[in-house]
Amino acid sequence: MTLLCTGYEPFGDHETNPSQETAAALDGRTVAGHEVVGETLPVAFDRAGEELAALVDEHDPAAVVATGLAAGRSAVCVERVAINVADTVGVPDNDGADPVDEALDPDGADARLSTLPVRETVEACLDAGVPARVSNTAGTHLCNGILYRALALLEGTDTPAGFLHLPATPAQAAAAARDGEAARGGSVRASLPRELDERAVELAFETALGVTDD
Ligand code: PCA
Repeated sequence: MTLLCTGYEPFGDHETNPSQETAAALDGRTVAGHEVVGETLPVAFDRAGEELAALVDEHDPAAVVATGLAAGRSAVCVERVAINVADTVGVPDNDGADPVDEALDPDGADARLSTLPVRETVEACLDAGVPARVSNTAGTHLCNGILYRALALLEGTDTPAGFLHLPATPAQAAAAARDGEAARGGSVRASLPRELDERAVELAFETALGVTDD
């Protein structure tokens, strides 16, 4: 079987997206005895869910770990919940959609809980030296949206699905500081080397499937 890892293309004022690079790096790698399919989703409310559904249909994965960038966060965030809200909070998606207080699915559940073992995934990351924490909000942008849609899509199946928010990379933090973010004593944004993002996704899959490689 396969494992599906998705990342997102760059969006807003981010020229790169570590989630896209992480999914690409993992593509073809064997994790927990399965081959990872790493794919990039569009940062577009209308298209991302459709593309995810097509990928699940094509690859029939044993587990799904979606990832995205959360540029202000200081650790890998294993998201616990997705809410039925689409609100770009001033950062339109890449198709120009800019929903405010909309429902992702007017007929859908108010919230859906990740079917990854959230706490155990965080513990596995911490044991491996990857800074991580449980997060109780994935926001209301595309990342929350894809977690909500993945969980709806896989409801009633035994395929676990969840979402990891990834911090900025050191290169992104340096570029933001160079662009003036840290001027006048402000702080440089937190960052994490991308290799640790990859490790976190591997650990999420291994934990979900009850397989560890050590
Ligand atoms: N991060 C955004 C959308 C795409 C991405 O990588 C989010 O946190 O919703």
